[in-house]
Amino acid sequence: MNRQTIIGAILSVILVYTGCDRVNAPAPFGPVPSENQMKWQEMEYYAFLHFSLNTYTDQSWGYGNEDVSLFNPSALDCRQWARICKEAGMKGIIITAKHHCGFCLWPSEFTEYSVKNAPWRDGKGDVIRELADACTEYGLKLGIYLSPWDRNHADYGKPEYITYFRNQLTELLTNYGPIFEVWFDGANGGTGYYGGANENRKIDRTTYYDWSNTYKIIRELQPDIVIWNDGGDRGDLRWVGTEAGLVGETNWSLLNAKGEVEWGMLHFGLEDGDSWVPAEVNTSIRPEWFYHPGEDALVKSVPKLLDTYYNSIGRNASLLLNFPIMPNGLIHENDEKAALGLARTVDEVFAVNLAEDRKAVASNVRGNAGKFKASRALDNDKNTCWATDDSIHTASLTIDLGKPIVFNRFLVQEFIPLGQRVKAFSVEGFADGEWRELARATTIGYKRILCFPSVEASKLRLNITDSKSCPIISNIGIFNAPQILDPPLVIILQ
Ligand code: FUL
Repeated sequence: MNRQTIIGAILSVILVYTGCDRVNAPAPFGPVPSENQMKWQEMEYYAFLHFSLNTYTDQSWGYGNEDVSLFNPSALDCRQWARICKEAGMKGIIITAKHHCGFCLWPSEFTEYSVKNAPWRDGKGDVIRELADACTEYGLKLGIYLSPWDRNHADYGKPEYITYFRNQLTELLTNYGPIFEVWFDGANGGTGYYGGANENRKIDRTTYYDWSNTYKIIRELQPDIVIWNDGGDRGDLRWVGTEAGLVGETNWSLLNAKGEVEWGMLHFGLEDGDSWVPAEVNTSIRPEWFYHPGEDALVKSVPKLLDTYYNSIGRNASLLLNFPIMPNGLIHENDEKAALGLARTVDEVFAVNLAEDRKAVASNVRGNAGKFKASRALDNDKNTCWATDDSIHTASLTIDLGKPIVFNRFLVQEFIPLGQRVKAFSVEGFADGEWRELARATTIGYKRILCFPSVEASKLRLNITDSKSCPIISNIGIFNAPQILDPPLVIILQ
């Protein structure tokens, strides 16, 4: 043997022993997210803004005949909106460029029913332009809500309207820089002004909009966009079947590309769905979407919002939280206080990850490879994972906290670029020589957060009790939410 052969032999013994780079990552299992869906998922939290002529008429849905001259906000300041969203920890803003009443917040060249005929800024204003600029300044992404239903337009219900709708989309997706999400509401057809016809117009939501061709235009103009659609063809994201601020405890990021969608599929996803269609929880910080002065005292409390946070972001969904804009063009101070209160609270809860860089062992490590060992889930790097051998569908990972520590929150993330796998898991704490179950849940997905009463334990064990394929866990966190956010109860495990 020459020297190189001997060194090579030694290295391969080391590699086999540590299992290093020779062990491949698991193959993807089932549908996986697109790059755009992945980027969107990582945003987690962003704002909805509802602002239109309804803001001036105290309505939820405009009929389409409201006078454009009503639109005259005295203090409109998109920088205030962006500042609040940024301070609230949000990553983007989706605005109602056009709600069902048809009024456009930008000076569309295809209709007279827009800001260009309003007294605001002498008809020279463009809310979308000002918001796009404010988003750039504050490092936020911009999204567009464009209502497919238009109660103002004379052609609504006829083929000509589809051309109009696409022209508007083209304006919005061409003139305002990158758009991260486009939102197509499911409310479609009914009574309206329709250019003076004042009638009831019904459309077939499955065929009228010819979504597949509209999607082609969208993706060509904005290749990085995600499409939310509750009106017909499946988009990239799904509604969760409620506006109350929660998704199912079981939440698969899967649906079938074709076929009827029942409520349960929206709320829980579809375990065996053939497409990746993750959940977005949309809810308002007040009871309604548009501003109504009567709701100033009904802004959701911080505990209520925190609940929403756990029931959306903590359940493998994103959170789209709405601020109604006031007639003067600003977000109300009560809404600001509540949103910033939530941000402060979330920061406090997740300030210190008690699991970070702790010692961890797993019941199985893929190929005994260092690159898939248990501690890869605790290294604060979303691209490294604990993974098991292909044949393993139940496994556990034990974290040694070094000494008894009080905690009450558990966070876990799957490496979803290779699919969503885990069907059931539990969390146990160890104290005084005994393991006790702290919580039990079903799916994990991109992110799962479990809340339980405070416990004092020296070890924590994650048990994957059922998985579609070998589990791949990219991140684990253990946190101790301040007592004020939890009943002041410490269970000493003994
Ligand atoms: C609903 C709409 O009809 C509401 O007005 C609001 O825009 C909400 C986000 O979606 O379906």
